[in-house]
Amino acid sequence: SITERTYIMVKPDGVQRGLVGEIMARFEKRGYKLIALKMRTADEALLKKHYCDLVEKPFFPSLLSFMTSGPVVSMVWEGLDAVKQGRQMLGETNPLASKPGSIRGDFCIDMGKNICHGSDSVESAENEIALWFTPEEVLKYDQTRAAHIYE
Ligand code: DAT
Ligand code: MG
Repeated sequence: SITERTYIMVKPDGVQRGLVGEIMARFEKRGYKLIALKMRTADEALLKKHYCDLVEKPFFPSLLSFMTSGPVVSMVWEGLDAVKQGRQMLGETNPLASKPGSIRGDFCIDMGKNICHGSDSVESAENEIALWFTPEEVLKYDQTRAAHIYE
């Protein structure tokens, strides 16, 4: 549905490397609608919830220290198949497997510095949106260009 939503985040390395605009521009140009945007330095409690399925992994402590090392940019993008398309636009978890043309395939090399996050299912997208934003921060408005993006 064209109201599907996904949670996309520029990680601290992406912010430091000046890739926020580049990443946002790709979603904008593709036709997705930006409905929430915020910058902050996340704390451990928030990240443990965000990465709750990974807390037992051996790499979790380094993931946690990396993700709390500086500000991240959180966004919600809405549009047709936003979750799956968003993952394709990001590329694979491992940049080595990410095709050129994807964000990770174009801008990074190492799995531990893969510059962006995208929800992996509609269910996790809804959970992540609720975790990173209050309901009031997620906006409702008409995308006037929608008639030129959707049949
Ligand atoms: P993704 O970010 O593609 O959804 P994920 O949810 O499985 O991947 O993992 C979250 C992040 O944790 C990932 O972006 C980078 C890091 N990570 C995942 N697997 C890893 C591994 N085997 N070694 C080191 N870091 C890893
Ligand atoms: Mg994930």
